[in-house]
Amino acid sequence: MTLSALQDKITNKESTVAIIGLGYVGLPVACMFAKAGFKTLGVDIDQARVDKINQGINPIEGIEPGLSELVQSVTETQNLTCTTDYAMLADADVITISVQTPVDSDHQPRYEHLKSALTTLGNVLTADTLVIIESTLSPGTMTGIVQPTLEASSGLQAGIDFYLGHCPERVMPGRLLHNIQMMNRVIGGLTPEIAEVMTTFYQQIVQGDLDTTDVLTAELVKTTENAYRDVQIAFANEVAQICEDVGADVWELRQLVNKSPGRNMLYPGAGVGGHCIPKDPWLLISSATHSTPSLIPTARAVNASMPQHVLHLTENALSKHDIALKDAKIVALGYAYLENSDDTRNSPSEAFVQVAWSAEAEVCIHDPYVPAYQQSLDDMVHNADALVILVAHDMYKTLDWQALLSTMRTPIIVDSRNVIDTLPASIEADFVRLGSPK
Ligand code: SAJ
Repeated sequence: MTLSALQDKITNKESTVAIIGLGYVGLPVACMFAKAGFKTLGVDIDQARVDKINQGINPIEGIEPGLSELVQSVTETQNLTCTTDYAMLADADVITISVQTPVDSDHQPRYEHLKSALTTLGNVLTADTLVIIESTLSPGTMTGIVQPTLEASSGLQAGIDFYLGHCPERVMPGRLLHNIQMMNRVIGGLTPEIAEVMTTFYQQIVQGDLDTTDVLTAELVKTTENAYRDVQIAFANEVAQICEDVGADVWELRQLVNKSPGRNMLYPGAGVGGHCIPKDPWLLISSATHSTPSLIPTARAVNASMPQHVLHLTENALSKHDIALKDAKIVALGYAYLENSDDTRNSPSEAFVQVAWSAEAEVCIHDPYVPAYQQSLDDMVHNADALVILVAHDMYKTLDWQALLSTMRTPIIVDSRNVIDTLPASIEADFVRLGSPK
């Protein structure tokens, strides 16, 4: 089948779509193509996950508007069926791959999951199929790893016997369906003709702009946009610490700076978590062979140091009461990496708790969204020496601080996310806010 024939098949919704990897990215994408009227096959190595979805159950925890209902409806109509059997991919016309692409402790990309999916797919890949990688990749991976792996395992030639492209995902937990539908997407085709057919494919579910380019530029866009955000956050964190030194308020400073045209200072905080921002800067600079990036790794180090800095603020507050960390009871408020989310991947709170424990402090963890930490906050706070706000969950914005402080052994509150605007003067407490006068 020629590319234009494939394009017509997509336009007529006659093409079979397959999605390899049914996680935060793949599952909503599979549901949206199924909802759009395509016969859609979901493929994952996790049999339990496949079974759950085939029963119409959404395996993704957390608040994801519309997703559970959509999983149920598209599996009921059989528009979406899921399997662990890669052989079923032989009938697919368009196949996307959304498997994890982590970095290791040396910040190097680890492509074992991707290579495994590519090799297994290659063994069943048939001619004229369009294969699209949605996973985030370090620049050069499409031509350096993806294309040769698929060609070696299929015996087919990319761009001639089958078609290949890269459309990096742009999802965000809590807004999975909305982002897939509304966010602009970069369409990286191995050839411009392939990019054009990919555009027809994504037009079926995406209302945002679909900007075509080559695969290398597509790899660079995703890793750069997240490295950019990481550097922006690091800047805010560094300025926050300068404000502490000089006795100014970074939150007021930020508002005034951002009134200057072209400024957009982000928020300082307890650190940077999630599955994208801590990882993608390393994917970007892993491709720097002759240049030696320094700003991006330094920004990573600044952000990674913030949990320790928040513990330092806590330790200082305790020392004013002659309490050492090893004798203190600390309550950590928030364990997810993002406000009003249950997602704890790479959470700065995890790093905070680890350094607090290594200082022998007693730490209780509370998080209204994370099942393991939903015990009574009132009970946790009893006899505590410090409440440390690490995540700006909405619930924390309406707490009765007077009541909580009254049962504490030492009335210390450390706020790393500017959750508390001002404590009423009537409340007796040592209130420490990140980026504000000590
Ligand atoms: N954070 C700060 N200060 C800020 C913003 C975020 O400390 O000003 C922290 C958050 O607390 C969190 C981490 O950084 O721990 C990441 O927050 P995020 O708002 O960047 O949320 P993510 O990780 O879900 O980022 C995703 C990314 N989207 C994709 O990778 C497709 C990112 O590129 C988006 O900019 C972001 O969503 C978004 O703005 O929605």
